[in-house]
Amino acid sequence: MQQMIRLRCSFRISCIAFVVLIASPVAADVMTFGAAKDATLYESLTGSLSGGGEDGIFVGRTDTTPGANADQRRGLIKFDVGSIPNGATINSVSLRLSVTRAPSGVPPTTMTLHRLLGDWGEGTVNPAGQGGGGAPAANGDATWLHQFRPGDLWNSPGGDFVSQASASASVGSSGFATWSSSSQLVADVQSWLANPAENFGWLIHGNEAVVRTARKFGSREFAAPNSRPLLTVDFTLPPARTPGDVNDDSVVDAADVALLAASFGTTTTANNFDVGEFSGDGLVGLADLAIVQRNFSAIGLAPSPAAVPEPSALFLCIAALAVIGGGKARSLAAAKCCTR
Ligand SMILES: [Ca+2]
Ligand SMILES: [Ca+2]
Ligand SMILES: [Ca+2]
Repeated sequence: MQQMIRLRCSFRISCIAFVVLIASPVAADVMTFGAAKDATLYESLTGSLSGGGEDGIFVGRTDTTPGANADQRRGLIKFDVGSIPNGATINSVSLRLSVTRAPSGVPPTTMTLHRLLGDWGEGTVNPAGQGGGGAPAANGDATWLHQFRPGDLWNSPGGDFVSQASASASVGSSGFATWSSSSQLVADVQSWLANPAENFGWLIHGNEAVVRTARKFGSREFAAPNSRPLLTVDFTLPPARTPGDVNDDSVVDAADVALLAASFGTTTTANNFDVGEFSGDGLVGLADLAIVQRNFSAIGLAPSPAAVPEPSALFLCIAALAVIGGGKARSLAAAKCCTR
């Protein structure tokens, strides 16, 4: 008995003394996304034009007479970012579009991204020729007046969006236009991860005060993949949860042993770390305790292998700790299981 008590005390001291911080490496990653949908809002007082199925997104002001109420173009674009792992912290976001057509001899123009406040229909309308004027809209399409024609109207003609720009880019007459990362672009994507139902994408807004600022960008329907929209997201994953860390505080210590003891002998779903199931067999048992023990030793702070207690002694330790933690009944049940 004396020996048992000594052993129990010895390992209990170990449990308390070897409070170990498991410093999992932080993983950074980059993912790229093609557009999930994109379209153009063609200015039209009757909301009769669309072009979501064409190979371009038109943004800016054309060279028609200002005031004709037909010369403004705004782009709509959305990316599904739901494949970014849960819990990721977004570090940077950038959008690249390819300029596939521009008025000749015009200077670069500034275009801005604005987070959209309502959903919209892309549709499949594909105007003939090079586009730029839209074509008769079909039901379900977004238009200058509609989120989804014919019933769903924007609150404001030309789309509902956050007035403050999330990002800004100088757009030339050819090549790529890049909206570099900004704190607001990052915030937009981070918010979409948390609330996917509120991801309506961005509205691309040009300089509508000046004629001939319009550009045509390659849409997701563009033939050459390299000229389609591309969103690049850099993010950091949370540290991987260490097997043995029942309470998910990045420390494998006596608290985890006590929690494991509290559910010792119970069945649960495989790899339910929250109750101490690490071995994947759906049972909280000695295999899991061994994993806890291994993580103590993994960083070289545990006793030498010869001094590692046998499972029965280990259990005495966790049972004692569980009693301290209030898990007496469960621990007694586990004791039976353990000593069978
Ligand atoms: Ca499209
Ligand atoms: Ca822990
Ligand atoms: Ca197990």
